[in-house]
Amino acid sequence: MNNLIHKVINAEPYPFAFDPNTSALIIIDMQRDFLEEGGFGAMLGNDVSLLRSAIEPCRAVLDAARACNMLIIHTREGHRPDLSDCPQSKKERGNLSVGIGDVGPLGSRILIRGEAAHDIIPELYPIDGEPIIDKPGKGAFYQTDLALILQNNHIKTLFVCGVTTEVCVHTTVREANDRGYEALVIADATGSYFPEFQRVALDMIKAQGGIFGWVANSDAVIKALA
Ligand code: C5J
Repeated sequence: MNNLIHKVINAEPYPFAFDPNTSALIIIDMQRDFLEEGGFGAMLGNDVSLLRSAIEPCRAVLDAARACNMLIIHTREGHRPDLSDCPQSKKERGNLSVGIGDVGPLGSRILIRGEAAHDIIPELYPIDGEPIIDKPGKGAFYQTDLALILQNNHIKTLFVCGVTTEVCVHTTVREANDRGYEALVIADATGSYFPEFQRVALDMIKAQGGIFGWVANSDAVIKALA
C-alpha cells in the first residue's frame, strides 16, 4: 500500500491539498481542430492564437506529472465517422456551410475520430500508458469510461487543463465536482477564444469558497509536484 503523501498548492480560493498517488492530470481537447488554423474552432470564426498560449504551460505541467508518475489522461472531442453518436442539434448548430463531418481546410473531416485534425497537437502528444478518452460531448465523463479509469486508479484529485476554458474544461470540472472529485484548474494552461470568458470562467470555478474547485497557475502546480 502507498504511503500517504500530503502536498499543498498555493491556490485560490484557498490552499489545495493533494496526494500525487491519488491524483490525475486531465488534459482537455488539445486537438488540432481547436488550436490550428483551418480547424473547427477557426471555422467558427475564432482566433486560434488565443488558445495557443496554453500549450507551453500544459507542456510544462505534463513534463512534471510524467516525472512523478502521476496518471495522465488526454481527451479528444469528436465523433464516429458515420456520425451516429453526434446529435442532429450539434451538426446543425452554427449554420455553417462546412461543419462536423465535412472535409475542412486541414484536409481531414472535422471532429471525426481517426482524422488528422481531430488528433492531439504534436507538442502534447500522449506517450504509451497515457489513456486517451474520446468523448462525443463537451464533458469528459459523458458517455466515456473516464469514471471507471479514475475509480480503478483510486483517483480523488484532478488537475485539469486544456481548452476551451468555458466549454469543455468547465463542463468536465462541473461533472467531476458532482461526482465528488476535488479539481484544480491550471489557469495559464487553459485557453478561451474569448478573453472575457477566460477570466469569468476561472472566477466561476473558485467563487463561493470554491463552488466547483480551485484555480492556480502552472508554476505553483509544478513546484508542488517537484
Ligand atoms: C468546444 C471544447 N469549444 N473542447 N469544445 O466546442 O471546448
